[in-house]
Amino acid sequence: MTRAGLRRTLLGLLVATAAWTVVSARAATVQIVIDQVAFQQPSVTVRVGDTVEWINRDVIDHTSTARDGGWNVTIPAGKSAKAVMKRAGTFEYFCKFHPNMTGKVVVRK
Ligand SMILES: [Cu+2]
Repeated sequence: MTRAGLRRTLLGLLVATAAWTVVSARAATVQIVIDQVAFQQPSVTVRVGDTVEWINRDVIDHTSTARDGGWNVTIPAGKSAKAVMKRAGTFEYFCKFHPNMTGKVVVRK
């Protein structure tokens, strides 16, 4: 490879790495642990496009059900489930099986 060719290749790698960094910085995943029939983080703040992942450490199933119908996922015992936050706002959610389990996701632009 010529010196100019090598320089082009290195520059290409640099640009690709920078682009990847921007994309990965933009969309994050925020985890909420469920333990002892409770959402352990009562409130989380994310950005539009971020993913919220609920991790169920209990031996019974739960759901994360948005009061406005924005998402509804079942989180089986010992498993996890995700929902992408598509709109800005404050969204309260609960578990359909245990309605006293509640939480809140604040989604910023
Ligand atoms: Cu539940």
